Amino acid sequence: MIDINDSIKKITKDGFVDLTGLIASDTIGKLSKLISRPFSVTHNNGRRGYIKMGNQHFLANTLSWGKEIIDIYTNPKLINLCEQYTGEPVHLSNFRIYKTLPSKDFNMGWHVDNKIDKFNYDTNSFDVEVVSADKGLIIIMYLVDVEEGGVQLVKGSHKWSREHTGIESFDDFEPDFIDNIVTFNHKPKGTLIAYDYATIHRAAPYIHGNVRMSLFGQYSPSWMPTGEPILLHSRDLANLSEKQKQVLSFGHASSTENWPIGPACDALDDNDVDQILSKVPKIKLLKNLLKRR
Ligand SMILES: O=C(O)CCC(=O)C(=O)O
Ligand SMILES: [Fe+2]
Repeated sequence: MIDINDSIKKITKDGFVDLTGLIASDTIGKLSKLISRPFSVTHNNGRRGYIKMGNQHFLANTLSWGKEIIDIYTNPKLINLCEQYTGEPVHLSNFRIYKTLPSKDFNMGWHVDNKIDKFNYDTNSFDVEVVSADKGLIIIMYLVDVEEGGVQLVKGSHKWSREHTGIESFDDFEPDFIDNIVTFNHKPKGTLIAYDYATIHRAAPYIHGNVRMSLFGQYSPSWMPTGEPILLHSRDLANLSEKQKQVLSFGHASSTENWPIGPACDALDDNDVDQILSKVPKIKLLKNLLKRR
């Protein structure tokens, strides 16, 4: 049983709490089935699937694949915890279901997420503004057993990270906090961690082993911007509670784009490349190649 007061005490003290068990294992099993088809193809030219970025694959249209996904993100106990911790009504500002592949080339840096991301249509990238007063929770739930590459948190860092005004990346501070790192490796499917998103954290770098699959949700106080667009399936709209509508920002314009937006060339999977090579005449391919800058 998860006790809200006890969880708030733990987050206040350490910056995080283990909420494993909050989401039932058969719900996680159903979720895995719902997302296996879209995780089998890239999101490309009308074909709905996943978005590739670095060593990660992100489900596109995350909340559209089944009511179970909406119900996980709007779990009443979880929302109650977020609202009691922040002292404000909350909304889901960022969300993703993603795979993190072992890689020598890509690593996530130590960072905080008390910030506003805004997509800049001129530069085609996300502008970031760190907001010291922003206080909320992120959840990460493992959707597979995780041996390596798990989330790492710096215990107690939510108490001092905000003093470094405007700073998102904390890689340079690592020697100062190295003894306070808590790593969630060798943990079973269903492990669920909630943390104050001003706690310094990252995904542990890893170069071999199983692919990690996780569900991520960020809950922000109502005075922070709405965040990413939340695209839902009409199948799931009947019978949503008022609380669910609040968390899903019904009636509010989004304040940024869905993250991430990957390079277009990454949208081609091996079958797509084979199809191009077999269907498009070589002379045309060559002409297109030469037309490129
Ligand atoms: O995947 C993880 O372990 C951390 C993810 C994270 O920090 C983020 O997406 O902001
Ligand atoms: Fe993060």
